[in-house]
Amino acid sequence: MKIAIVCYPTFGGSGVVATELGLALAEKGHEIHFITYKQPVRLELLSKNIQFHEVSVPDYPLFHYQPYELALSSKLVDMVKLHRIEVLHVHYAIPHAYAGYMAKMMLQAEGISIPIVTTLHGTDITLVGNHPFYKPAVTFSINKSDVVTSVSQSLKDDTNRLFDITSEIDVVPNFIDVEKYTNPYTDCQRGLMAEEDEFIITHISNLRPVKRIQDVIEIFYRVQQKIPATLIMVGEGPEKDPAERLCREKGIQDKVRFVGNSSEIDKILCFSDLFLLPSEKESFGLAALEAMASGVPVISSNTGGLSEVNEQGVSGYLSDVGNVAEMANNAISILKDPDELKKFKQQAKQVAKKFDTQNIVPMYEEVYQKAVAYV
Ligand code: GMT
Repeated sequence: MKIAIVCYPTFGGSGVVATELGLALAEKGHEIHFITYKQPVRLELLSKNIQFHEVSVPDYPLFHYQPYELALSSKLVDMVKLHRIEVLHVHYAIPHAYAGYMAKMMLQAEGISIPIVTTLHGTDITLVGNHPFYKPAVTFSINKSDVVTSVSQSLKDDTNRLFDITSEIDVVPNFIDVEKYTNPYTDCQRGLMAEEDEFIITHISNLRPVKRIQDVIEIFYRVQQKIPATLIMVGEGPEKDPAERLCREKGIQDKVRFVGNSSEIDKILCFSDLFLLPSEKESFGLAALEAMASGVPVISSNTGGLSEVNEQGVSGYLSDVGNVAEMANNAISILKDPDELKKFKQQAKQVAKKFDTQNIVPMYEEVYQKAVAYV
């Protein structure tokens, strides 16, 4: 099929999932057109089945806000006509589902029918989309999509609870190429990051308030009091400065490394022993899945879709949001016993296999077939 994928090209989970989906579909012989304002970060390899079309928004002084949705929907119309695209798959409701619907209407006026598949990722529903400023437009564009998917059952439930949704939502979980994370490097180069006797604990996110970065530091602070450990903080965001300050206040600044954004997540996870994700909200927790696929047990909160990914007592442990004492105790219980750590590492990898690309991408192919049958 010829499929257009619209996403945010940045380090956010929705863009990563959209990019990996496009790459996997291209490998299966589909023709994929990425349409967004910048080449997606994980789209390093262009192949004959993949094209990237940039949406440019000219900077016109009259506009206080540049009209991105308008430029995107115009680009979608042009690309659908030029490449005879059969499905528009938009990731993240805001503003992509809205732009997709406008493109569909413009094309319809020219006698061209195209279905819209909208994938809801999390914050487009639970944080941003829910705001009264956006809610009517988000509700409208979800209801006008031909097929709507959500990345977890929890997000589906949230969407139905928070919005007046008239269409059925299909749950298609996020996925991962497990093989890519299976000991990709013979030497993980732990020595670059920690002393020989230290455990390596990792957190990866966009360091926004919803990730509860202060809790990450609190948990680590308690763990390192009992067990030699170092913390690697991957990502950039507004909580970075307060977190660095907290580390200094607690006197652990030498044990915490803020390494910024990274395209080498698999390398970092290769030498990690434990992953922390104590988020306030998390529709799925792709970073937790990446950790598990690398054999890294996860200590997380039990919010949103995290319990659909991280299995209690199997791939790690889940606690109530903010219960840093329990999270620290669980972390210590895994790290202090080498047999326990080994067991959790193996189990984490096993659980991750359920979400392997090979199991999930066919679900999206079915979604496309269903969408095409609607128009
Ligand atoms: O919060 C993030 O990490 C970014 C955000 C996004 O939209 O890019 O992530 C959301 O989508 C990811 C991919 O589906 C999910 O794994 C994350 O759980 C979800 N984030 C939240 O719900 C807070």
